[in-house]
Amino acid sequence: MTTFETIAQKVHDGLRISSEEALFLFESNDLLAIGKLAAVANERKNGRNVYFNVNRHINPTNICVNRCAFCAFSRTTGEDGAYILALDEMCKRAREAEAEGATEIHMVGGLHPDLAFEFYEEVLAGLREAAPSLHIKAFTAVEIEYFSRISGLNIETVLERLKAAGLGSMPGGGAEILVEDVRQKICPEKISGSRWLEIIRSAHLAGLKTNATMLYGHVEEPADRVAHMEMLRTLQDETGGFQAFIPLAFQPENSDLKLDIKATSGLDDLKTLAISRIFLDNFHHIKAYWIMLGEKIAQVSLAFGVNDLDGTVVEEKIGHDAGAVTPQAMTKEGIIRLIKKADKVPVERDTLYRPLRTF
Ligand code: V47
Ligand code: SF4
Repeated sequence: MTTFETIAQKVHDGLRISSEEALFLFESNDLLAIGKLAAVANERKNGRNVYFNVNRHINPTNICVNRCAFCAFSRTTGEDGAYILALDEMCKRAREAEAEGATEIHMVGGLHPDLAFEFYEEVLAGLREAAPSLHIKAFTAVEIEYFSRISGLNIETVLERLKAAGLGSMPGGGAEILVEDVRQKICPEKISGSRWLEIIRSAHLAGLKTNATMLYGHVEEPADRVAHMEMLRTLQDETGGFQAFIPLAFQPENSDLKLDIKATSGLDDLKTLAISRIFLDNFHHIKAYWIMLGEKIAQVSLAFGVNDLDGTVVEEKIGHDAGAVTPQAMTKEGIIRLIKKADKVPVERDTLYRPLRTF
């Protein structure tokens, strides 16, 4: 029989917990006990270190053929607010970021109906030339699959060409909830969960590290969250290519998910982060994305198993179009202060988690 004590014993012994046990934790409201277990699991991997990086977001276009129900960022061509950034503008932002001490460009965008695959190669090459020291982490598995469709090239060739043009790694977006019937409700046009996993597997095999996200707090049940994490854990056993797991709290404003969905509670946010730390024993990093969580919950999460804070960001659009009330950027000093006040050690890292400086 599953009890909290049997789960706690496993965590203390460094053993893997089962999906049933993760579900048991989701059904418990003993947040402090779950948080304490997550802290044990985290300290074993990361000690008191909390990683952050200095990055800049670029979203080349918000025009997207998918129009997922939860997404307030996307537009249709010609609609109010639809845009495509010119390459010059993107390069200007990259140069500014480099001059301000950034080490990473985080770039994701909509699936544009008319841009050719070569456009994205040019963007990568342009950014690399404009700001050669920046690592380019770009394109979700959903974008990679779209590039393959519009170019007629297979996934492996798309990945090789993007790497050759300057792609350094991939973010974890587009995963949402990998369970199919949830996807049918929130993003029916998007590639299936199994296709998302296949593309990520190909990226890992091509030597690209990726992250994995989970969009929670909409129509999914706790069992869907556990099933999502189980699929990620299985793939990670096979490839080892995931760096961080990032739960994304659903921001309900301005989207077409026309249900009476309220923003997630702080309790759910902390529980989800903590359970992910306990369950995903083969992921080194659990990242709190303060843009969606708010700075205070992100700070408190450092006592609940989280060891990574994203990031300085600058000009975040996806969460803010959906009503996020956080600022659109945080200074490096602000992040360092936030981590120190949580009695942890701030470590600035590069995209591949190499420590650059400890504060
Ligand atoms: O896939 C869209 C999510 C993702 C909403 O890998 C929303 O380091 C909440 O993946 N409320 C894109 N979330 C962002 C992303 C990401 C962010 C930060 C770091 C990393 C990383 C990746 O944003 C999408 C979708 O899951 N999203 N709309 C919304 N209303
Ligand atoms: Fe397009 Fe991505 Fe928004 Fe879905 S989440 S509509 S794929 S930009």
